[in-house]
Amino acid sequence: MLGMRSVGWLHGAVVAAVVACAPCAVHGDTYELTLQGISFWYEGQANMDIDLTILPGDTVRWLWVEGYHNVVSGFPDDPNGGELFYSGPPAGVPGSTFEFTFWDPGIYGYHCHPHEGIGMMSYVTVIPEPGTLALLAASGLFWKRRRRRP
Ligand SMILES: [Cu+2]
Repeated sequence: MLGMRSVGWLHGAVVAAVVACAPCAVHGDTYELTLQGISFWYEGQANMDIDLTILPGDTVRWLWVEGYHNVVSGFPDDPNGGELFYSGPPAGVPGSTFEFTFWDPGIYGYHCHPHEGIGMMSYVTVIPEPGTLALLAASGLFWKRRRRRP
């Protein structure tokens, strides 16, 4: 078991880790998908088979290669579809792009209006920074133990 002294030390270490990690808190990587045929494509995977996991601050860019498409946030049945991002009415100009930067962890579905009925949809998973996970776990431990004190 951890005594209060070691928990205090742990908390200090967490604070130090946060300070040390400050410059690495924002990512800026860009992941490019293509719109081709009746699918979103990424690294040989299409639509719901795409496994794209990114970090807060990373950007997803959709590149029109072929076909008549758009990019609409949310899955097709989402009443708030298109509220987070929307590339505009369907278009088919090869080489045009649309991009969105994700800041909050979560699972973000998106789809194409003309082809939503035939499965042109996918999602992006945004995970917290690894340092943030450690921070949350350690803070939880710290506060839980503190609350037990009379
Ligand atoms: Cu489409």
